[in-house]
Amino acid sequence: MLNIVIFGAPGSGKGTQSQLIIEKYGLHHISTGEILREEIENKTELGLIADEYISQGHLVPDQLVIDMLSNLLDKHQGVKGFLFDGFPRTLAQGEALDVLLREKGSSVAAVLSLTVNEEELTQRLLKRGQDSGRSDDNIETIKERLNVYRSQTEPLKNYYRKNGRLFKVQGEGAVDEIFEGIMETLDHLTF
Ligand code: B4P
Repeated sequence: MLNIVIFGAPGSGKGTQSQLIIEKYGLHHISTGEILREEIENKTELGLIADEYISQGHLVPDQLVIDMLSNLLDKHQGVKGFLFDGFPRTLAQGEALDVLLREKGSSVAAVLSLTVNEEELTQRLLKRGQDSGRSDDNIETIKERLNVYRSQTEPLKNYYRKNGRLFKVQGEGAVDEIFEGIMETLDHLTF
């Protein structure tokens, strides 16, 4: 199995690049943000809880997201590999992902870390907010999401850097150019 994590701040282009990656590499896309938004839309028990956190720019509690992910991995056995988009977002989630994949005799092969400056991130999310209707794409919530990213998610880079799994990718510029950088990284890796 080829398992890739796409990592970056809110608005760094994770969802955008994920579409191109799954098409080229035939991976199964798991976007925890997308799944949580569906749960909210369907007003499920998980959705009602998630909504309280997401609309404030906070992370949904680890155990809820980890259980959700564990169920998804069981449901999609036999795929060529997974592209994890928006997961892990905390050290606890990163450690849990390693355990869950190890149980399946697999591991995370590479973490693609998209780098984009904060001014650009804010502008992208505000622009999306104009027509997305997302409760978290407004200036106050964006600021909080960036704070949460810096304090809870960014430290994960060290976790992956230590065992050589972190690969930095330029996240500024045109979507196609960014994807070229991703392909260059993935095609030079030996799995
Ligand atoms: P996500 O859905 O993961 O949202 P995101 O971080 O904003 O990234 P997204 O993928 O949507 O945006 P992208 O960068 O592609 O999470 C939403 C929320 O759910 C989180 O804040 C959290 O509360 C909760 N959540 C999710 N996973 C969780 C977890 N594991 N644990 C706990 N809580 C969790 O794109 C942004 C915009 O930029 C788009 O409009 C796009 O068109 C544009 N864009 C992309 N690339 C561009 C480029 N190169 N140039 C210009 N614009 C570009």
